[in-house]
Amino acid sequence: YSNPTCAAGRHTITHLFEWKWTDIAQECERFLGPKGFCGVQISPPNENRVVTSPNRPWWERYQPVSYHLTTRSGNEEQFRDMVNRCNRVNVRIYVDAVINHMTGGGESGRGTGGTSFNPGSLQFPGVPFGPTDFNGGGQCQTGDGSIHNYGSANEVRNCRLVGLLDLMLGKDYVRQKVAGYMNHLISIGVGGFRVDAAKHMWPADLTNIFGRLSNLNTAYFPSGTRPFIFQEVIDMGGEAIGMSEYSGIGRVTNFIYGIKLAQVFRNQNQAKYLRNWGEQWGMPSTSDSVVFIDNHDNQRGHGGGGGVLTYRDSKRYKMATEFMLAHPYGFTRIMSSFSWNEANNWEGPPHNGDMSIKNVHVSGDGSCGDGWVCEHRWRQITNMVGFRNVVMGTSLAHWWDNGNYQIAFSRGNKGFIVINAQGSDLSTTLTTGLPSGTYCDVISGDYSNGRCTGSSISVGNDSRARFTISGSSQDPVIAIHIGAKI
Ligand code: QV4
Ligand code: CA
Repeated sequence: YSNPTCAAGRHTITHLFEWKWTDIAQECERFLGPKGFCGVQISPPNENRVVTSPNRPWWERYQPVSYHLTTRSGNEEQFRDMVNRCNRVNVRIYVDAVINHMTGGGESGRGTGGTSFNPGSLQFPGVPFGPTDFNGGGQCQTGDGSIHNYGSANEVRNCRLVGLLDLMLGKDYVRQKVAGYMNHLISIGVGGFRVDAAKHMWPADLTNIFGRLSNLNTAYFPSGTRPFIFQEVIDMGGEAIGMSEYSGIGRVTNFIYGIKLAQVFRNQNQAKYLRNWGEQWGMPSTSDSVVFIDNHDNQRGHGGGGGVLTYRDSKRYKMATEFMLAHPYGFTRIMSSFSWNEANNWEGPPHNGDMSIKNVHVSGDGSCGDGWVCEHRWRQITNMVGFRNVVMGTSLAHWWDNGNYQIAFSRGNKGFIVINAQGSDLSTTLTTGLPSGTYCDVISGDYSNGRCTGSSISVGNDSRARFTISGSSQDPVIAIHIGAKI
């Protein structure tokens, strides 16, 4: 399940957090397809609890009520249209699968699709799940049924994550319902799943459930293709459960990655040490890893939060993202956020007066408005997604550093990046590994049809080139590749 199932030549996904299906379909056609993105991680598509206190927080989507495909992002018809239109332009849809639990708390109510539920009596008629489908006192020994001690593997997996009713995934009926939900999505044409709260499920239960999944829809994928699965396991070390228990099943989310890179680009750890970035920093194998600078939780202090770079610190964020996309390690994901008031980390997406999610408005210059940040559209980031596609398969070579915060490296003979994280000027001649010629710096500008709107770099017959990056630049990076030769 570790193969991302991207269309040929595409290697990065973006998480369009809380976007509506109609907007994602358009974004695939007008932007993600043409710019070479592999796919989109979408917010959970299944019916969730309507939380009104606070008013419609983003996290209500992690409180399932049923597996009907009706949420604030859209209904099943819109979901199907999105999957079809995105696949038609070679962009895959990856579903955030919330399968560890259903909503908790005492009060009964109705979900985003109108389905009733009653957590007090453990009744979810929309699936249906009933009292015998959840872990209880027999499986979880904490007094209130919730997780308190992350040092106990049994507690983390059999008790309730923040009070959310914990599904008994060892039971055949529950496995069948969960696999049924995932197979419904596969039949529609999704490419795979981000598995929410994987750490809270037994590896053997996940193996069993994934074993029940169908091959991907042959309308879009070669026959016999298994779904791509990446499991959310927050492992910073020091807990009972680690990534290695899951990396044999599918990929795992690598949370160390963004924390360590934030330290480098905040000038707390010299960039020269990135020379051996990857497994040697205590991270899982590259082929088991999904990497990112921030995610929807840790950008706002949830799930392993704190210390990561986000769009708010845009200069450093771009630099870290550029490094990530240039470096061979891991399968890359770009966070695409909505802005929120930092004091209210529960705030949901931009919405209209009736609390429906706002359309994503794109201006003439390609930037988003109305509270949608669209990091994936930032020129430096988009162009490095293209860089990664061009250099894929080559290894890191021609490493250079100044012994401090200025670094450079090539990807084989296909691409070269120079990063000045030092705050003082860089001016030096480096061996790029690239064939001679004039290249477009895809950080300072865009390349199209032989023309470059940014600065250009000439590489001599000896493969050397002169690089100058001011210490006070807002974009202290130069990146060139053979797909952008002038
Ligand atoms: C409250 C009390 C509890 C009480 C409970 C029930 O705090 O003590 O037991 O009521 O009465 C929200 C609220 C939380 C509330 C809970 C249940 O924030 O206060 O509990 O709902 O009503 C997201 C948010 C959570 C949110 C949850 C459900 O981050 O705050 O909880 O959605 O709406 C660990 C895990 C990791 C997890 C991470 C956040 O190992 O797996 O925490 N990350 C994933 C998702 C994340 C999501 C969940 C898991 C849950 O990425 O977004 O949590 O599906 O590190
Ligand atoms: Ca569990």
